[in-house]
Amino acid sequence: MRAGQLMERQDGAPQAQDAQPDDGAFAQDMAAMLAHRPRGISPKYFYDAEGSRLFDRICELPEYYPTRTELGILQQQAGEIAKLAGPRAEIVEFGAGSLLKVRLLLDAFDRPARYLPIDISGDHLADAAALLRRDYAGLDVQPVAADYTRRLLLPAPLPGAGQRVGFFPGSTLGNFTPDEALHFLQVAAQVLGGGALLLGADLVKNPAVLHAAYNDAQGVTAAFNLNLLARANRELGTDFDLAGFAHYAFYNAPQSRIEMHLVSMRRQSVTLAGRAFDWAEGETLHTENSYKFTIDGLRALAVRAGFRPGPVWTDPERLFSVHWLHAP
Ligand code: AVJ
Repeated sequence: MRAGQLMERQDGAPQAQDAQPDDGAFAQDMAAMLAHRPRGISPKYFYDAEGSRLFDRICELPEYYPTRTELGILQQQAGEIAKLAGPRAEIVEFGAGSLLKVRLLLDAFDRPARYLPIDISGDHLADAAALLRRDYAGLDVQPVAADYTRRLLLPAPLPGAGQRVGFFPGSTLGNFTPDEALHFLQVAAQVLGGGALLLGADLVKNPAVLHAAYNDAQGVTAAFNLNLLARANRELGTDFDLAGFAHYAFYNAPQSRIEMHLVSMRRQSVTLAGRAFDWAEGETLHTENSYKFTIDGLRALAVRAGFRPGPVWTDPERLFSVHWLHAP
């Protein structure tokens, strides 16, 4: 879809860049995962309705500090962030995640002109858009249904709008490999030209704290990880036995990342579209990387992508960081 087409739609329905950005991709990527060794798949497939519910529960866990820490930083710094954004800003959110976070910005900003959430799930977008339209009368809400890791076309700025402020909270950047993170930031720098990116990044810290955050006592993270197999059973007709796989998450310190895996507890076989795929005892499916950053490392990466780093905020324990990055 061309940018011109995007701009013609004003009814507020999520505007798909592809008819169904994610259609068939899960099936294809599952098939590819099963055929390759070692096995791995993108963490973006965690987030069906059940996975999104489980992730919301993760964010409430006592061990999972990132969400509440980032919210605290945003709350604390909302005034300064609003000053940097200036009047009539357009907020472009990469992944329409927690409305709570963007509401913080919308409440603090000076007459924000437009909110452009970009997400692969059109349903999720439409719900979020309806809620925000109800609560912010003067706000133009224009959801864009797209996979922002693939390509990105945005509507032209509104006449009279201020800066374009990208918003990428939650340390979702940590799901990318370093190369992918650089590429994402390059694309963001391009679409935010003249504006800025407000970026949340989880920080390296005592590995025991990291380990606990991904191995919670209630087993919600385990359920979130295993839901990937449950989702495949629901949507693709696979026959994964969830009891045959164990959640395994650990901090890989040399690579500064949490790795999540599903480990096959025995020799077993799984069927997809009439084909059987064998699992050895102990074989793993790598489901997620969650990179942790240093403040200097993140700023250096941003510079390589073409940003000029501005202020950075953190919490007293230096668990999490929020960065203001000027797009050239
Ligand atoms: C949404 C990618 C930031 O990596 O901490 C939480 C996802 N995985 N617990 C993270 C997640 C397991 C989360 N991100």
